Amino acid sequence: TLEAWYMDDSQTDQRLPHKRVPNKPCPLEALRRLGVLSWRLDADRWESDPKLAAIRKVRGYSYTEVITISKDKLPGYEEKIKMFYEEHIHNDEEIRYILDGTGYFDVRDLDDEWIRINCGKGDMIVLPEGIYHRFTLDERDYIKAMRLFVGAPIWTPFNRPQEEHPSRAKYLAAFGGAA
Ligand code: KMT
Ligand code: NI
Repeated sequence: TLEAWYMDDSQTDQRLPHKRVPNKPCPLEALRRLGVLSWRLDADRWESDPKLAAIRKVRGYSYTEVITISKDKLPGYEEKIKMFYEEHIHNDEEIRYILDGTGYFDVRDLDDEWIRINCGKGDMIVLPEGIYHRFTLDERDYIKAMRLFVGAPIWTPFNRPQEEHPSRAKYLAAFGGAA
């Protein structure tokens, strides 16, 4: 299953774990309260996995594609790596299923602290519409992921600040925790 922790505030290499000393773990339950969903699936059977099929059906994930992020495999690698790590939101969920390799999804909590989520083969993760987040490879420099979407995919990132963006308002209404 996923491991998550609150990040330190050092500005060194984004590919390092950036755990605090001592480590401050973030339980899955806390991620769930922020609207982040996750499953553990069998990535060796993704083409015929009834669990994946059920998630796709229930949540309407009609579209899939596979992206490989590595220096050799991804055209425009350097530029995309930079773009993925800019803090941003989307108009829709960000749904990723890791088929191979590893990487970090970072999400902001309600106190604006970064939580780093360590994803590896078999992890499926959904970031809710409007949550501030970013992505980086780790030191292994390789991930292969299925990107899913409801309908025709739009991957457009809206970089922070987006306080007036309807998706941000929607996120805060759903998960902002105001009494
Ligand atoms: C994104 O939108 O951040 C990406 O597709 C890269 C992460 S996929 C492992
Ligand atoms: Ni994103």
